[in-house]
Amino acid sequence: MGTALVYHEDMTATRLLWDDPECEIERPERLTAALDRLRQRGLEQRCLRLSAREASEEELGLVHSPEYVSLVRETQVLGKEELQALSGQFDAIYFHPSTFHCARLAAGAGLQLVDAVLTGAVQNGLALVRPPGHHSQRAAANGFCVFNNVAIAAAHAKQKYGLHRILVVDWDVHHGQGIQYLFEDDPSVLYFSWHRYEHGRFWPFLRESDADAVGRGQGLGFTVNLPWNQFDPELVLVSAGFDSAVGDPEGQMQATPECFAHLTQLLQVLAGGRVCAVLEGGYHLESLAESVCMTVQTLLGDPAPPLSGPMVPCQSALESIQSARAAQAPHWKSLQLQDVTPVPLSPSTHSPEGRPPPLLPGGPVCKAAASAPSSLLDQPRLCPAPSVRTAVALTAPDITLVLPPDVIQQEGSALREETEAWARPHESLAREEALTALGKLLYLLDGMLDGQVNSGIAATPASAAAATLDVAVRRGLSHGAQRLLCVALGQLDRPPDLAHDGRSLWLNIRGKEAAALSMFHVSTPLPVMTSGFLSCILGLMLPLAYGFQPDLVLVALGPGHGLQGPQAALLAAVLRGLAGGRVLALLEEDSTAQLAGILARVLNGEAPPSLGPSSVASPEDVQALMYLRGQLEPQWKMLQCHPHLVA
Ligand code: X5A
Ligand code: ZN
Repeated sequence: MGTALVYHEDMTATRLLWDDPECEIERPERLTAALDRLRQRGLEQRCLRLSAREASEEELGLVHSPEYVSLVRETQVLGKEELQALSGQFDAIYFHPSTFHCARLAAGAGLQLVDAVLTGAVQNGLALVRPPGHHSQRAAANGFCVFNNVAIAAAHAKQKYGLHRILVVDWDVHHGQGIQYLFEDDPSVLYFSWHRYEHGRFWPFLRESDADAVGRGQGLGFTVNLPWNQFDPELVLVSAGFDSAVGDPEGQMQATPECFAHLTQLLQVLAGGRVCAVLEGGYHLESLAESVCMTVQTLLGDPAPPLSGPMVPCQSALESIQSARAAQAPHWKSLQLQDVTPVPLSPSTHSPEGRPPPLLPGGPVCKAAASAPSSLLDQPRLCPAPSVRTAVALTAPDITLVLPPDVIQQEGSALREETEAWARPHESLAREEALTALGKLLYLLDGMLDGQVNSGIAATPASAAAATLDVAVRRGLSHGAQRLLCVALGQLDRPPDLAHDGRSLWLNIRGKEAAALSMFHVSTPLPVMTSGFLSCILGLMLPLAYGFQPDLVLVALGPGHGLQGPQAALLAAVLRGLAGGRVLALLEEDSTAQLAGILARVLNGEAPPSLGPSSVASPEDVQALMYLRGQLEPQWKMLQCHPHLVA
C-alpha cells in the first residue's frame, strides 16, 4: 500500500546563529545527509513523496497554549541579540528567524503523515523534520524542540479520526518528557519511551524519567515501559530519534543501524501496520543517514538485515527491564500472572534502600560507550537484494491466490532423480503427489540458498509433511545454511537421527507437554488463548531465535497445527526478523487459499492483521512458558529479559 516520505527543504533554514556547544549539533545537514542517502539507495524513489505543509495555529493549539504559540510567532521579527536572550530562557534551545516557519512545517509534516495513513493513502511513512519535537511542552521549548510534532499528531488522530488507542514509541536516546507530560493522564495515548537515564545523570536529568513514572489519574499505566501485547493500538507513532545509534556524540550508545530495522519491523505487527515515524534527534550524520535508510527500507517492506554481535543482555539492561515491569505490573493484567523473578541487583548501582541517591546534573556519566568502535558503522550492509522477495510453490492447481504482483508463482522443480534420491528413505514420500511437491520445495529452497529468492511458501500432502520437512532441514544444512531454525506447528516431531551439532534449533509448538529436550530441541503445547500465543511467540520463540542467529528459517504448519490466519501471519511476520527474512513456510496442501495468501503477503513485507485485544493468558499457558524459560535460561541468555523460574 506504500510508504510516505514527508519533507520540505525549508526545514533546513533554521540554524544556530551564535556560539553554543550544546546546541550546535542540531544543524541543517542532519536533514540533507539523511535525504541524500535515501536517494543514493533508491529508497526515496520508492516512497510517495509528500511536501510538508505548515500546521495551523489551531492545530498547534491542540497541545500548546496560545501565549506560547504567540511567543514563538514573534521570534520571526527579532534580531540576533534578542533571539539569543529569549533562547536563554529555555533549556538547550536556539531560535532563528525561520524557527516559527520550520517548526510549523515540522508539526504539519506529522499531521500530513497521519492523514495519509489514516485515510488509507499509504500504509506507513516517515516525516523528516527539524526542529524535533518530543521535549517541547505546553508552554515551553526544550532540548532543540519547539512544537511537539508527535504529540500534535496524536491529538489530531484522536480529534479528527476518533481514535481511542494510540501507541507512541520513543526510541530517541533522550526521554521525551514533553510527550509524557502532555498525555500522562490520558489513557488513550500510551507513551512508551526508552532512553539513557544513568540514574538521573543524563539529560534532561529528570526524576520522572524513571521506570516508576507510570502516568496519573485515568492515565495510570499509560506512561513509559510496557510490553506491546495487550493495548492493541489503532495507530503507532514513533518519535524516531537516532541519537541512540552508534557514533552519536550525544547518546554514546551502540545501536547499529540494523537495530532500527528490527525495531520498525517489530512495531509493524501492531495496528495493522499503521506506523508513522517522525524524526527527533540524531547528530552523527553517517549514523543518522544509515539508520534513516534502515527505517525507511523496513517501512517499505524489505526484510531487516540480521543483527550481529553477542546476544547477551547486560546486567544493567536486565535491571531496567525488571524495574519497568515491576512498576507497570499493578496496571497491566498481562504482567501480573507471570511469576516475576527479580533480577538480583548489582550492589554497585544501588544504595541499600534500593534506589540510588539523587545525582547532580553534569556528574560523571558512564563513558564505556564513548570509545565505541566506529567499526560498527563500517561493516558492509549492502548485501545484494535477492531478485525475488517472495515465491510461492504450491501444488494444487485449483487454488486461486490473491497475491501482490511482485510475488512469483514458481513453476520449476528440482531434477527428478535428485528428488527421488532425497525421498528414498521416506515411505511417505513414495506417492507421486508427495514427490511432485517435494520437487517444487527443493527447487524453491535452492533458490533461497543461492540468494535469488528471499522467502517462499511450499505445500505438501499432509501425510508427507514430516518427511518433507525432514528433507528440507537436511538439504538446507548440507547446501549452505550454517544455522537453521525450524519452527514446527502440529504433529511434526524432530527427526530422531538429526545430528545434535548445534546447527539446528528445533521448536515444536503443539508438543504434548512443555519440554526442553536439549538446548536445541524445545517442545511446547499450543497456547489456548491469544495472549498465551503472543507470549509464546514473543517471550520464548523470539529470544531463542535471536540468540541462535539462524541464517535460514523453516516454519511448518503440520497436521493439527490449529492456527488461525492472523496467528499464522503474526508468526511469519516476527520470524521475518531473523536470517535477513530468509524464511520458508511449509503448508499442508489442503490449507485454505486464504492461509497461503496471507502468509505469502506477510513474508513479502505486508503487515499482518491485528490480533485484536487479547485477554489474559490462561494459567496453563503461563506455567508452560515459565517452566521452559526456567529450563532454558542458563543457556539462552536472551531469555533473561523475561520473567523465568530460577532453575
Ligand atoms: C531532540 C533531542 C536533545 C537535547 C540534548 C541537550 N534533543 N543536551 O535529541
Ligand atoms: Zn534525543
